[in-house]
Amino acid sequence: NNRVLLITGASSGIGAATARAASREGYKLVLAARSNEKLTALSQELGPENVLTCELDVTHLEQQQAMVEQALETFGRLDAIFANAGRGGSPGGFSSADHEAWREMILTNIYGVGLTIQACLPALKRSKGHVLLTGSAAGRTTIPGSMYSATKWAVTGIGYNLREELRGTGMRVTLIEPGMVDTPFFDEPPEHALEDRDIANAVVYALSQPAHVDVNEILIRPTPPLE
Ligand code: NJP
Repeated sequence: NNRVLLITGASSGIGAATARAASREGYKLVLAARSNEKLTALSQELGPENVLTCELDVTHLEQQQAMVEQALETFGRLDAIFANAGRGGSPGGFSSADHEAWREMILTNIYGVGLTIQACLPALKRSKGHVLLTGSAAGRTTIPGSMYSATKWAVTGIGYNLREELRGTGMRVTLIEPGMVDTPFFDEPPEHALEDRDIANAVVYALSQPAHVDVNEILIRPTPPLE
């Protein structure tokens, strides 16, 4: 496996677990997030010769374009991306949530995902590549007053509409839709949650399918607790 996978939000949680799982499968990795320190530590753990780290904020297109340029200089190709960077909002429903927290979340979860796709598409078209997105179980259901859920509905929409745009190109789009996962996303560890590696396994499964298999969506929820 000489393929190159780019992951945003790779500094912790689902993104970091996916980097570990893909590294075991022999992928070369481009790892992006704002925390350079965490990315460097992960690169040391995985073997820096097969990892390019990029300190960036996904809400800035030029930073993402620079990342792709660097990736092509380093590895010569890009085969798959996992647009995974995302954040929660603030407590409170539509009448009381902090609107600045909303702005940051909407920019990261929707605009940032769009920018990652836009920056990577030229390289992915050349490789007939694979786009994977972190949506959410919350992007298929309703949660009272949750703008976070609304941003993940938008990611679901991005996945569906991108697939149509790419129809006939040989490229594939996979929506990864986790339920609750125990990651630094939460201040307190949630009860009855999945582990980050459970989601990483789903990403590796989708990536490992032959070219004629387009895994559209994977919805993964924790098993309900015993009564
Ligand atoms: O959380 P966490 P998860 N620019 O906080 C990065 C979704 N999800 O792994 O920039 C660039 O450990 C941040 O890095 P840093 C969730 O919505 C989760 O759980 O260094 N990167 C970190 O690497 C999100 O889309 C659950 O702070 C930015 C990563 O994003 C994805 O899973 C359930 C950034 C966040 O990692 C990964 O979240 C679900 C920016 N502007 C969906 N802002 C769950 N945990 O239960 C953040 O359905 N990052």
